[in-house]
Amino acid sequence: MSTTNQALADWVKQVAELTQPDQIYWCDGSEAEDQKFNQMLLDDGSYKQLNSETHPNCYLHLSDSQDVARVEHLTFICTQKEVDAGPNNHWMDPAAAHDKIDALFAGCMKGRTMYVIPYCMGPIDSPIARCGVEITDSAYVVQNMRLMTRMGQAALSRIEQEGGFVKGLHSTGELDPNRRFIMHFPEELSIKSFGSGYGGNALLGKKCHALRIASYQAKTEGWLAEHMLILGIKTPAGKQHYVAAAFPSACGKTNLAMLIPPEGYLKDGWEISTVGDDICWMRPGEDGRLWAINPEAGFFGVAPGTAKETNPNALAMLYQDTIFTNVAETADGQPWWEGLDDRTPQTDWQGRPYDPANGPAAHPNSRFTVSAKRCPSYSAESESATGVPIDAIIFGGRRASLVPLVTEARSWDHGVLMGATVASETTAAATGAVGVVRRDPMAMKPFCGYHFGDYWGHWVGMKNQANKLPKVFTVNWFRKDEKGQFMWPGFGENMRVLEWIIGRCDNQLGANETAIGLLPSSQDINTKDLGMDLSVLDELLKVDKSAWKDEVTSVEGFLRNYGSRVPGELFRELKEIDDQLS
Ligand code: SAT
Ligand code: MN
Repeated sequence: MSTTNQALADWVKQVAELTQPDQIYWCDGSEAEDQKFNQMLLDDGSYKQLNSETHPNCYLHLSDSQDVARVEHLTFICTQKEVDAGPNNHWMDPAAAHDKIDALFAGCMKGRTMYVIPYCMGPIDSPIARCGVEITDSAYVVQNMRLMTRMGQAALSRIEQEGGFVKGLHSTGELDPNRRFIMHFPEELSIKSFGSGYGGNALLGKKCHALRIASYQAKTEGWLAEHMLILGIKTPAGKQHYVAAAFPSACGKTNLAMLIPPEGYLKDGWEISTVGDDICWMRPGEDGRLWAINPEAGFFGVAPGTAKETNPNALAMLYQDTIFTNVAETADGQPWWEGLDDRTPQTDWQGRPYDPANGPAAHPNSRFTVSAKRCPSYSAESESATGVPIDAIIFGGRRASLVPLVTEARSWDHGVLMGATVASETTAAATGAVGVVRRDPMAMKPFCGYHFGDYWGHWVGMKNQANKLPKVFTVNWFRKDEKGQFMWPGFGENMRVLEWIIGRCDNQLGANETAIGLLPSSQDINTKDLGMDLSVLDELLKVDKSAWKDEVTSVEGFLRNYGSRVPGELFRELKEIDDQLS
């Protein structure tokens, strides 16, 4: 295979001169190719075949024990001007960055095959979709990209028609954490990643392209590339809604994306469908609404905690055609992780005989990679070229106190402020102080490819590009009482909050104006069969004015950290809250 796109042909040649592979292989995305690669990975020991009766076509990959997660301290945004990367990113001068990483790439593919993966983020025929090409020396990366993107011949044809594409160069190198860099060149629409085989560092279509590079592209082109799930909600009357929601890690994003409503809702005819669980690209349509696609074609999810009780839809998709990375294995060759069930595994994520003294059997960041089409709640609309119209944007955080169960923004600008300042409290699960508030704007702290001040300015400016923008909400499923018990049941019961949100979008449900935004009263929330004391719900919907005064002070300090690029609208909205609290 070769290409009629001269820029692509030249780049592949240039990379081959630098990295000196034995062979160059162009991925076509065919079924036959898939089988060939699986066999190759089995033969070289990168894959272990799992029990083919219980888990047909499922494979276990155990990574290097030092290469199990994203590495934010080794991730750089390389813009010409340092200030453009913002205080939210590590910056390196582009020329210096190229020199540094090219020295690592020099000759690194000797004796290996260089794979060229043309891919499309989003449905091949969607105008919202964007293409890229990843060059890698890892067949494991090829197989993950096959599940996570639309890759191969179809993507190459689109690149040949369109011309432009994002360039991603990757090598696993020697997996030496001291020779590892993930570098982004937004102004060149290119990525260079060396020394890691882990998803977020190596599957360049995902966080590197679809968030860091795309967020920059989106700013220049007038759209939004966000770290959001997309969920479809159909009412019993048959009205279809879509919401996009941003949550920092460990807030149940994949669970919400695949939510199963309480029994009563199902009986009444509510339907939930999953469009995406991680990334959302939104563009103003001619009707003034935001139209969204999930640029991904698969799920790269955390395995531990996935179970029949927490996320039956996710579990159901993992019995076939799945790559498992760093999970444990049972004696009969089935994948296993903490929280799955009460069996005891035979070997752990490092392939050792399981011994609880060594810690968890599955690595806490162990993953499954699976085609989205295997998810029982996957929406057919996910393949739509136009995308789906978004009715509501939801920002979530993990706050044990202060932040109500749900709040609606008064306006778009107020919604941007909510997103920009959404926070989580550190939990005992991580080392360091407990209960410290960490802000993670739009859940994009590790993923925004440019200065946060400019990013918020771009968000505020969307109101000039689309006149039917979604309503914006904040949610907090994680309030605790004095005894440290969660006050809200979460999981499927979150449907009750979604119902209120949808009702607000349709102007059918009530809200009270408060200093911090619009809140339901407990009567506005459907509590049928909830079995919860209404006084607890009242508590979850209260605004503690003096505590919010402190929050305003904290938010102001946070915004000031980003200097003069922060749009004035955010300070104006904050002052409005402050005035109303007084
Ligand atoms: O780090 S990954 O991008 O591989 C997974 C995630 O954080 O969503
Ligand atoms: Mn994510």
